[in-house]
Amino acid sequence: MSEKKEEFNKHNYSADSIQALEGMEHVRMRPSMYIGDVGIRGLHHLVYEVVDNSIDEALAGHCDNITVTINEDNSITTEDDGRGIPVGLHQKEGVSALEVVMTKIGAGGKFDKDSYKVSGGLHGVGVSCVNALSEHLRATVYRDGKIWEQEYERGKALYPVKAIGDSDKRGTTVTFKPDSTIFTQTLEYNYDTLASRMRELAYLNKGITVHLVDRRHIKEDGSFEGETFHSEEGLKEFIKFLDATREPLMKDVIAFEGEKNGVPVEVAMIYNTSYAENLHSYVNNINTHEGGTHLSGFRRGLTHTLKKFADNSGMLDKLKFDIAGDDFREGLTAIISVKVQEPQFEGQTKTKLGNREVSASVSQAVSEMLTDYLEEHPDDAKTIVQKVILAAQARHAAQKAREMVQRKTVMSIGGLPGKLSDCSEQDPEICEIYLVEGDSAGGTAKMGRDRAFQAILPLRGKILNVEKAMSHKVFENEEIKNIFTALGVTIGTEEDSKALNLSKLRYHKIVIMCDADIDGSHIETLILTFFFRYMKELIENGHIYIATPPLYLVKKGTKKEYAWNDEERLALMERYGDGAKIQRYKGLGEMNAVQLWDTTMNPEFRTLRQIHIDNGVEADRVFSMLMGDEVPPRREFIEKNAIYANIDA
Ligand code: 0RA
Repeated sequence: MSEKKEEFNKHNYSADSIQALEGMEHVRMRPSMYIGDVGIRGLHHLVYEVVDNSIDEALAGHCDNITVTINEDNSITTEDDGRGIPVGLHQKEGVSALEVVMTKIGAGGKFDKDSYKVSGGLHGVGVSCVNALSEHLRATVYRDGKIWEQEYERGKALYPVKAIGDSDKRGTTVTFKPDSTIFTQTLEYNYDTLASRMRELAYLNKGITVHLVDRRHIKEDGSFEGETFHSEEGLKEFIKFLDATREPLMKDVIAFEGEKNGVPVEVAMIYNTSYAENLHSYVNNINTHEGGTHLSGFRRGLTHTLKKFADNSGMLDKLKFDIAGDDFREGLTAIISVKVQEPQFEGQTKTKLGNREVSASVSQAVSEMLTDYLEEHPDDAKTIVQKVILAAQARHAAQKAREMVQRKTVMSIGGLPGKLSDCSEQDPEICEIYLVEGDSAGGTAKMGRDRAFQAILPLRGKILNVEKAMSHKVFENEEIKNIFTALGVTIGTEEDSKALNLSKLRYHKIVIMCDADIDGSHIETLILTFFFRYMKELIENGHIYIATPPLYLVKKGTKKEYAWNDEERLALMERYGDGAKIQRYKGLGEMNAVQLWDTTMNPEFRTLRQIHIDNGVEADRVFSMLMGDEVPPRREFIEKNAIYANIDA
C-alpha cells in the first residue's frame, strides 16, 4: 500500500515537472498564444506582464513604488518595494517558490494573494512567460534581511536560488533581455509606448508611484531621461488629462466609486462641447477595447438615470421626437474601471468582457451613484439634459444626411464618384486605393499607378475636420461622401444606426498619400482623424496605410538614388562624393509619374506604414488635441512629430 502510494507520488511529481518543462517550451513554440504577437506589441507586453505583478502587490497594500528602467542594451529592469517573491522551499515542487514562480506556467496564481486574476486576457499569463521568452533574466528578492538571487536563460534556471548578501530592504527586482530569436522584428523599446502605459496604471491605481527611466538617453544635466507618474485622484485626473483640449460643460469631473455584488466599480465622466462619445473601459487594469458587459451595464445605468432626470425635469415636454441612448453620450468622455475575480475575455482581440453578472452590478452601481450625484449637483443635471436635447435634435438632422449617403452608395453600383480612377481587378483582397492630396498629385498618381489593382481618389485640399463638426455636417461633406462611396462602406443597420457595414469594402489596402511636408502631414492627420472617428474598424482590421514619398533625390551623372530623411541624404552625398546634386521634393507634384511609381507606389520598393491603434485611450487624446481648438499643444506635438509614435506601432 505504502509502496504503491510512493510510486504514485513519484510518478505524479515527474509528470508535473515534465508538464512544467512542456509549459515553458510551449510558450517558446507558440509565443503569440501567450503575449498576442512577437512584434513590437509583444515586446512591450513583456514589461506590462512583470509590472502587473508589482501592481498586484501594491493593490494588496504592500508596495508603493515601482520603477521601470529601459537599460542601454534594451533590457528592462522592474523594481518594486513589495514583500518580495517568497524564496522558501515549495513543498510540492521541491524547489524554492521563486523558482516555481519563474519557471512554471500558471504558477503565479498558486500563491493566491486575494487579488484579481486576469486569466484569459493578454495580461496575467505570468512572469514565467516573460522568463521563457528572455535570453536572460535575473530575479533579485530583498526579503528576511537578505538578498536572494536566481538567473535563467530562456526560462531555465542556471543555479538554485542563493543568498548573495544582507539587506534590510524589501522588494523584487527583475531584469530581463527579450530573446532575439523570438522577437525577430524589433528589440527596441519605445519610450512613449511604455510611458503611456505607466501613466495609465498610475491613474487606474491611485496612490501608487511609477517611475520610468530611460538609460539610453542622458539629459544635459547628466541625469537620465524619464518621468514619474502618480495620481492622488485617480480616474478623475485621468479624465482631466484626456480631455485637456476639449471644452468642459461642467466645473468638475463627475466621479464615483463603490461596490455592487462583490464587483468594485469606479467611474469618472465629464461632458464637453464636442460631439464625440469617448468611453474607455477597464477590467483589472486592462483596457477592454471591445467593451463588454461592464460597458453595456454602464450605458444602461447612465441612460436609465438621465432619462429619469430628464422626464422629471419637465424639459422634455415640448420635444417632438424621442430621445435615444446615443443622445445621452454625445460629448461624453468617461472611464469605467471594474475589478472582476474571474474575468472571461472574448472577442477578436480578447478584450471584451463576457461575464454576464457584471452587467447588472455595474448598471445598478452607476444608477445609484449617479442619482446621488445629480441630486447634489442640480446645475450639472440641467446642463446634461440640455446637451441631450441638442444631441437628439442633431441626430434627426444627421439621420436625414446619412440616408442621403446611403441612397447614394446603394445607387452607386456602377455609379462611383466621378473623381475616382478605379482599378480593373474586382477582388478586394488585392485591390488598393490611394487617397491623394490634390488634383495635380492625383493626376501623377493616376499615370504612375498599376491600373490593374490600384485605384486613385484625389481629395480636394483640406478635408473637413471631423473632430469639430457635428455628424450631419460630416455626412453632408462632398469629399467624405466620396470616400464612403468609393470604399463601398455604408453605415447604419436595423439595430444600430451607427454600425459600419464593411461587407462590401472594395479595397483591402487604403493608402493615404500626401506631401512630405507640414501641410501634408496636417492633411494626413485630418484623414486619419476621419477614419478614427467614423471608420475605426478599418484601422483595427489593418486596412489603413500611409505612403512614404522620398524627400530627396541625389544625382551624379547617370546615377541617382532617393533619400527619405536627412541621414540617408548625407550618407548618399558622402558615397557619391563631389559633384553630387540634390533635389528636394517639396511635394508629390514635383515627381513625375515614373518616379512616384518607383519610390512610393510600386509594392516591390515602397514602404507603407500600417496604422495601428496602440493605445485607444492615448489615440483618442491625441486626435482631440491635434484637431481641437487649442493651438499651443498641437503645435508642440506636431513639432515633436510624435503622432506615429502613438498611433503607428
Ligand atoms: C507570491 C506571494 C507573495 C508575494 C508575491 C508572490 C510577489 C510577487 C511579485 C512579483 C513582482 N513583485 C512581486 N512581489 C510579491 C506574498 C508573500 C508573503 O506572504 O510574504
